Amino acid sequence: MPRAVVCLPTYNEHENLEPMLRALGDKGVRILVIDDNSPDGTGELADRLASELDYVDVLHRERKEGLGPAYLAGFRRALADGADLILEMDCDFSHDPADVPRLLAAAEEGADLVLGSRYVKGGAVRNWGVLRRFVSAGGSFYARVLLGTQLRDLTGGFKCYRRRVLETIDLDAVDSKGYAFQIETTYRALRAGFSVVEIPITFADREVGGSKMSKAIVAEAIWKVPGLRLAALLGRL
Ligand SMILES: Nc1nc2c(ncn2[C@@H]2O[C@H](COP(=O)(O)OP(=O)(O)OP(=O)(O)O)[C@@H](O)[C@H]2O)c(=O)[nH]1
Ligand SMILES: [Mg+2]
Repeated sequence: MPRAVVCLPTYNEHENLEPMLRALGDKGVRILVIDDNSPDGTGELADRLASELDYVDVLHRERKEGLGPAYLAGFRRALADGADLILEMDCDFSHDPADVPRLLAAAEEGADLVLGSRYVKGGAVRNWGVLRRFVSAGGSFYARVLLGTQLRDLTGGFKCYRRRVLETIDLDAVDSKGYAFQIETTYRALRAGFSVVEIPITFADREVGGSKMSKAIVAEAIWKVPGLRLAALLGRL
């Protein structure tokens, strides 16, 4: 089985971290917790759990800079450690640990990048209000039209990359911080000619802890998408 590493970014996920690490324990993956010095002590808890659970590693970062930089640091570490498959996943149970084997299987069957998708047949969102549904579905629609792709869920963060994808796309050039990071990495993979496959997932709103979603994150995605298309048209991407 190829070595798979789940990159798990955390910021104030003290209540979710231990159940999440345990739920992933039988999935045959290593887990890299990427904590940005969470004030609630998530980083210290991660260290304690890593000394108990041999499939867990921890990457501590000095400060919160958004999801994008945290993932990039995680990807670099996972590549350096020799991972064949690198996954992204939220630590708030919005992404179901039970879906991890399906993402891995799709990559093993040949997809270069697998997206857990809420907006394909069989996918769903649970417990989100009308506004959140609108922002999320609208964001994916906006990105799909502007970027000219057929993909339905471009903002989701439950993904599995084959190593060669992350080795090929220019990680140093990726500068998105929030949802735009998901759009940008997928678009760069498409532009580089990699196959991207969506598999249905049910996304559930978090039950504990607070969301880090902000207006700035939405605004970044709105301006970043046309910028990506323009860069592609100018042959810079
Ligand atoms: N290391 C790190 N992790 C982060 C940062 N921002 C969010 N996270 C983590 O990334 C995952 C997704 O963040 P959420 O707070 O759920 O944000 P979201 O999924 O965009 O928003 P909701 O859908 O409202 O929950 C969670 O595991 C967070 O703890 C960050 O700046 N640094
Ligand atoms: Mg979330």
